[in-house]
Amino acid sequence: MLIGKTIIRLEKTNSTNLFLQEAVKKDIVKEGTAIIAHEQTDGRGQQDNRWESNSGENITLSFVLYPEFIEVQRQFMLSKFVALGIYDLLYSFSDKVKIKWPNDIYISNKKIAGVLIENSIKGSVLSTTVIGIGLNINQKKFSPDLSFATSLSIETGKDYSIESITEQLFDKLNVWYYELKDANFKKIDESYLNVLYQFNEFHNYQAGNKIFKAKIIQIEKDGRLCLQTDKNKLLKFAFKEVIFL
Ligand code: BT5
Repeated sequence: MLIGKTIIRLEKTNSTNLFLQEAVKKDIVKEGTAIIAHEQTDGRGQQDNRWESNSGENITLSFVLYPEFIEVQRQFMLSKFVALGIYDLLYSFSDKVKIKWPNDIYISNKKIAGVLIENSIKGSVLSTTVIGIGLNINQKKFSPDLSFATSLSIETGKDYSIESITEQLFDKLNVWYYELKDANFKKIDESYLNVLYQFNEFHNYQAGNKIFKAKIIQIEKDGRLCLQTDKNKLLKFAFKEVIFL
């Protein structure tokens, strides 16, 4: 077991990703070390997005890896292994769970978890990655602008021990990280596509001011989403270039 072998628990911090980034810059932090916060005052999403989480009700954690065996072009493999770990955990509670490209987790069309991955590169390989996970567990109400958010408690009508779910999460993450270390790319790729939200189904998407009907047919090695339109055109999008309508 690597991920979560060493755990640092904080009552309150700005963001577990920021905290861990700082620690990694200053000291030697053992690979797999996880920071778990009871409360974040400045929870982050991609770019300027925020992550909201009531104090003590959910999982907000980050861990560090030094995956020098991963080439820069393959960095999307990190998103895949993390998403699959969270997926496996949640599947034991609900069969309505899906991975939404690139690395959100949905249950019944609502977002239950988000992942923030921040990589440093050394030459052609990754040197450090700080991976943050926000997973909604016991929170029952979200602010009105998060009407698309859900939690394990909302979905199942029960409350959970955050500690025990966190342990189970580490177990699943370790399983998939070892698949990645063993270079089982095919297994990871297939498992990811197999549980991908809207895979192989026609839905509406928006790119720029164009709205079109298309289906997801593949994910490129570099993580781009491949869509085939109903007019049989092949389109590829990087993150934030396309909106799921
Ligand atoms: C993410 O970004 O989904 C990554 C979230 C990662 C959060 C963790 S918590 C531990 C670690 N420390 C941090 O500071 N961050 C990580 P993105 O794909 O950009 O989505 C962010 C968007 O999700 C926001 O703009 C909201 O619309 C929505 N959102 C915010 N809080 C949410 C929540 N609790 N549940 C569902 N959606 C939420």
